[in-house]
Amino acid sequence: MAEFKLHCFGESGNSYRVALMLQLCGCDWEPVFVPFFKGGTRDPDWRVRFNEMGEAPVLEHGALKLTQSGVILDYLAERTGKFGPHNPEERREILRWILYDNHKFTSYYATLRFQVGLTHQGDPAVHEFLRGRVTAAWKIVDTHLAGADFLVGGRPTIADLSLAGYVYYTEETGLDTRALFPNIVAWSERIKALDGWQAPYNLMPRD
Ligand SMILES: N[C@@H](CCC(=O)N[C@@H](CS)C(=O)NCC(=O)O)C(=O)O
Repeated sequence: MAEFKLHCFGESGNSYRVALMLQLCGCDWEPVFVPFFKGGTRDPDWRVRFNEMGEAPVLEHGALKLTQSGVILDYLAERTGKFGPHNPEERREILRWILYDNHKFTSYYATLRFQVGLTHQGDPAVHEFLRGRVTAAWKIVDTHLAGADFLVGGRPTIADLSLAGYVYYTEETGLDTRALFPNIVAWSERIKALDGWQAPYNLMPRD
């Protein structure tokens, strides 16, 4: 049995950032498929056993169960000594970007992709609203990356892995992110060049 078990599914960028961290760190890990599109995370029993918040990913490490990808990345950085902060200022900077990611950079994009690219549902006016929110949030990251190879400290950290959660998926969203955000594209290529990088659907099983 692998040392780490990651409850996840292929379409989940929130899970991918943790899978990528495990992979880049050379951890002994295995994915445990969560049947999200069949209501897996809404199952009351699953919530009691794995995550009261009803979300993937969940990382199992021995008796420990961790949820929230930012917390999991922080735990793995501490355990492995990789992709973490070198000092208190960097720790705060990493936390700042992870919070921005969870609140804006990922959350609007993931919602837009879910409705337009995966489930083909929702109100076109809502999609347009989400495109506006994605564009504003991604522009801020693109501007930051115009002057930096990585988000914090000039080297890849868990802040980069967090924001990289959704940048390799290609499902339709009605936004040409490759054309709009060239610095994000260049940064995503730098992450892709890291030893051990793998695409989301190669790391995690999908429906
Ligand atoms: N902030 C959370 C977000 C996790 C999340 O939203 N996961 C999605 C799958 S990609 C989920 O399980 N959503 C269930 C729901 O919203 O009901 C994290 O970073 O772990």
